[in-house]
Amino acid sequence: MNDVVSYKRDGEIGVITINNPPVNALGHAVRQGILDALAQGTADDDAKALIITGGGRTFPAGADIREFGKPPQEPSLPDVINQLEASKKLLIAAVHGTALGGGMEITLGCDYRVALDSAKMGLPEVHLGLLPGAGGTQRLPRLIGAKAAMEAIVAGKPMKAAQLQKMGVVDKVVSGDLMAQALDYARQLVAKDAPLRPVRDLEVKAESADIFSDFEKSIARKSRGFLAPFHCIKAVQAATESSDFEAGLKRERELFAELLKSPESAAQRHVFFAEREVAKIPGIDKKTAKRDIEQVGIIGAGTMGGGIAMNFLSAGIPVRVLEMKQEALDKGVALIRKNYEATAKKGRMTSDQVEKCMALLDTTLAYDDLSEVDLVIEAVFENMKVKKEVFGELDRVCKKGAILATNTSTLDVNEIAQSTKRPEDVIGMHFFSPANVMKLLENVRGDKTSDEVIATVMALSKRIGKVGVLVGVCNGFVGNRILHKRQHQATQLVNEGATPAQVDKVLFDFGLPMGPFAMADLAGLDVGWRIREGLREDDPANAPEYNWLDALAEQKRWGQKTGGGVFDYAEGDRTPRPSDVTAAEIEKYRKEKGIETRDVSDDEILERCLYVMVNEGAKILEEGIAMRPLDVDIVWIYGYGFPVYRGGLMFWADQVGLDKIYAKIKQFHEEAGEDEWKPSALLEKLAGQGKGFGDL
Ligand code: T1G
Repeated sequence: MNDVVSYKRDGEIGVITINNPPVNALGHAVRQGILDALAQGTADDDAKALIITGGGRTFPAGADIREFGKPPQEPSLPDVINQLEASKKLLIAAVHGTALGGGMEITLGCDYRVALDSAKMGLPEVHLGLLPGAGGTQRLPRLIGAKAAMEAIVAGKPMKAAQLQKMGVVDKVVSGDLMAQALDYARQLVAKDAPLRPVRDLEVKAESADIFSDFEKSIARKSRGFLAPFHCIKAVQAATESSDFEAGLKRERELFAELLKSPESAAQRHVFFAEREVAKIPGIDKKTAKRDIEQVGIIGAGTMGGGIAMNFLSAGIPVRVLEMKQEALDKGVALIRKNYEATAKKGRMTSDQVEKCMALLDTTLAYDDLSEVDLVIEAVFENMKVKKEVFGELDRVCKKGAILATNTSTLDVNEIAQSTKRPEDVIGMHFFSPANVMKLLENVRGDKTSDEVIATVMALSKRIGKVGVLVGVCNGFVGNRILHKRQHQATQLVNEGATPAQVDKVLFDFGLPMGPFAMADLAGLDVGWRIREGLREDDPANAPEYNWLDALAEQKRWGQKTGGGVFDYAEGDRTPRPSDVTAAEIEKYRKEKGIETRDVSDDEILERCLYVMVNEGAKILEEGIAMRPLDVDIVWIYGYGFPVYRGGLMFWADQVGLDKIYAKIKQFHEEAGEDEWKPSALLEKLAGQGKGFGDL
């Protein structure tokens, strides 16, 4: 045994306890410790049965993910579980917290399972691009049937104790003191000479021959580009094809090994750690004091303001919304209620929960009513003059220590902060539309924003269910700044001869939820057009040139909301269809510009759209707008649907190879001469050293 696994006997019951905080991950020392403790319990003649449990906050939450990619160390987890299952003494798993992955697989190697009512168990390996590799794909079907096991493993979601009891996985659900009741239960089993129940001895048959192919078809769209879901199905199918358990374990191990070395799993394991790492701010100790946020003020009850408010209401935080007119307030409140009721209709919340959220919502027409809020977020019109007026009022009415946040997506947070007497309390909180749905929250640190405000807002991000990423001040911060470069390349490619549909297909096939033009139609062509028109009025010399997208916007072809934009949309159908009007405008533009069109290859489309993003990401890192490559990865995964099985923009670039990307960027720069193709110095350096962003 060792200090991460202990054995002690309580009366006639031996207890094996795993103590490897924070989540009792099943690293090498734990696996060895379990076997040592099992040997001790087996040799202990006074122990009539054995309990295995987790110390601290949870039963083991799985294999130690950090060990993957390193040389495997015996004993392997499958071997540990096989030895638990072969024990001649009754083995009872006592579960609390979240028994996930290998943790749940350990329980399946036991004869009985007792769980605390608040406990959850699940096999989430699929989200790491893996499959349950310690017998889970062979034992779970034997307990709950092939179809249910396949669905549970591909969903990869934790399941509640009561649900697991109904499914036949958990034998007893207890509340209160788990250990006392697990000991009791073990004694009862001993007293009635309960039999050993190795799960491997149970039979499993597929409910029908088609369940596997039918299920594959049903997940095809959602699992597009992923590898693991389909390997999970194959592993469960193997369990039904032979009663030889060892043969099934062998097939499981083969499929697991294929996944473990796949780029998809490396990417998904990177994302697992990256989405936790983003919450850690270098230079700001996690013990930095955080302010209490008990009441929030929102300025603006429009789509954004209402969506932002919902995040806090759903987290149980009272919100006071301010508008200039009662009618706007009424409209905003009605929209919030409508959104909640739509969620309730989908069964994702109860009507009581809707009323609870709505009861936390308050409205006002007077700034003075915001004097007691702890945080104010403004979501007013994207105009610096308007924002400064709002912040001037907030500076006047808000209490000392209140955090003043702007939801701006393009304006200079420093300039806004300077319009107050408390720049250290000003921060950007850039929500993505729809604000109550999108997980990404770019928290924008101004030059004077205090560490305490940053720490408070980063912790608050998690509390309201967002993935908060701390970014610096520049136009578009991280996400939109990269997006604008891609949109520009996409438009250039069409000017040169590609079609919008071709560009969109290349990026959709890469794994993005939609292509650049379908995305523009979703956001609304009028949004960009108004900004460009504003620039053409204010600063004609430097404004972006007029192009076919402007021509479409002028005809009120604003996208999905007007039934047509770059693409046409049939009534009630969001499927983008190529439009003759757009083709004519593109043709007209090319003629005016004297452009000699050419065939543009899919490869060129992919390289130009994605490499310009990588180059901009590198410049963002150079300028310190993003702190680490993983911050850029997380922004694009959670803000724009960058495929998680590619790990994020910078992780993917490393997998392609920076030398290859740099060479192409240099070529594009020579050909186009455009500033955005000027290679990033950081990229040039890393490529020259044969390194990747991951080496930073
Ligand atoms: N391995 C290594 N580190 C882990 C870990 C794991 N399995 N789980 C969590 N951590 C770290 C995490 O990085 C963070 O570290 C800290 O623990 C707290 O985590 C053979 C192959 C259990 C629900 O996928 O879902 O078993 O940032 O911030 O919000 O079939 O952690 O503090 O340095 O997430 O309370 C399968 C993954 C593995 C479960 C707790 N298991 N973990 O959530 O805390 S593969 C999983 C979680 C496997 C076998 C297969 C969550 C949690 P740091 P946290 P939390």
